[in-house]
Amino acid sequence: MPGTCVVGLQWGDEAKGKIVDLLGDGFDYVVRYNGGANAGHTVVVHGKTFKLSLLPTGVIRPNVTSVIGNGVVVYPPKFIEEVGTLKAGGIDLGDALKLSDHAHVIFPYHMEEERLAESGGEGKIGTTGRGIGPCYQDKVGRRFGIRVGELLRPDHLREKLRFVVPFKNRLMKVYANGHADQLAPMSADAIADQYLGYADALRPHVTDTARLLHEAFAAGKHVLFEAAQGSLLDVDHGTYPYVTSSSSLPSGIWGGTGVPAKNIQRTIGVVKAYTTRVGKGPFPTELDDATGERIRKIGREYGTVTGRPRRVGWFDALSVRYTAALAGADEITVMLLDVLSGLPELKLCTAYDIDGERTTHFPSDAYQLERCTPVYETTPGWTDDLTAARKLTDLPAAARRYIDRVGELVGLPVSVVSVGPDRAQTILTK
Ligand code: 2SA
Ligand code: MG
Repeated sequence: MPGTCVVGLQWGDEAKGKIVDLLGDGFDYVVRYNGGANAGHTVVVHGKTFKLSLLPTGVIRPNVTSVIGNGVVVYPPKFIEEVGTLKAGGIDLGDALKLSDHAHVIFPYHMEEERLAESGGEGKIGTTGRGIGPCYQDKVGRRFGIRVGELLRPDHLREKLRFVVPFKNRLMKVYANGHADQLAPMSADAIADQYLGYADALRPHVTDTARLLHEAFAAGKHVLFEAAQGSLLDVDHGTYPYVTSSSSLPSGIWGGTGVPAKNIQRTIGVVKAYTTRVGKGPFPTELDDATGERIRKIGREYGTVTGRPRRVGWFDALSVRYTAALAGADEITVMLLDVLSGLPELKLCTAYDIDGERTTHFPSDAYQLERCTPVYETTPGWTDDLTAARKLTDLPAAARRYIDRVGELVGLPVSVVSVGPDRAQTILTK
């Protein structure tokens, strides 16, 4: 299996990191292709906990080369901080971390732009505030985007910032619209000085990662692609405009790394046994009640990056069938099943009612989705604690039925069931 992708099929935080961890040492490369420091993953190595948001989760594996592809947007202080934290924890990445020279760079004005845009009520998306959207805007807009490779050319960088920053200062004024919370104008030279300092730390890692990966595949190496965010946050196929600004589906791999789709032989779709979402946007199966609160508490459903309480709801088979098809998932892994223990009954969403009609197709258009009412199938719950289960037969019959039904509704085999955060708390179904 030279090329494998691990992708979340909901709105993110499906515990993809645990699946990457379970895949073990079978990979030579782990690659991120989208997003930036808006992803949040917690990894535990030898009892030490590391919280990463920009580096791939697989970075902690020995003998693995980690790659940040061109599709990622990079905030250099975060890159330097995470490399430093790992080093302090005994993991020296050195030459094993590669950063694409084509990846775009996040600057302070991106964050400020986002802060101002998100502070008004209208048009608010509920973003993570990491400058992701404005950086991708500049990338696609072409005039103001600055890539990692440009950080390494001091005169060019300074000149470019002298062109970009005055424009951004004018833009901030428009966004702030006379409000007092507007910052003092930014200085191009100050930003250039600051970023040239970062450039020295980045330089040893910067390379043509597309070529690196082409050579890896040619040499028969095993490459793992880690999607960030979830498929329903994909800029094209997600619940637009309540999405992130990148292609989080595996379709982002080709553009975000330069590795053609034919190299991906296995796609593992990760889902929670229920659904969560952070930020704004329609969420038909959302639970605004004590059951939702209970799942949030037991599942510790709070944003890893921002600490925001995640919105919680029942498993939505329509949306997962939709994203599984788009992702080309070969199998699904069902995470956090243990969190559902103790609920008298569970619901699975099998259809929506919209404008008096029933549909089993997911309308990803946010305006249609807002009008959808979920149609549920109710299944009995279980009271047993599942965290010690290690095989399917250790599960109570109701939990087994639930998993079977999830697989059936999605139309894919369930290869893994997770019953706790530890590596051992895992059921391999085959
Ligand atoms: P952005 O910042 O522009 O990407 O935000 C746009 C939308 O994408 C959502 N988003 C996320 N959803 C779930 N998890 C994410 N990562 C963090 C985590 C989030 C956190 O692991 O918990 O800590 O809050 C993530 N990143 C982006 C975001 O909520 C917006 O709806
Ligand atoms: Mg997360």
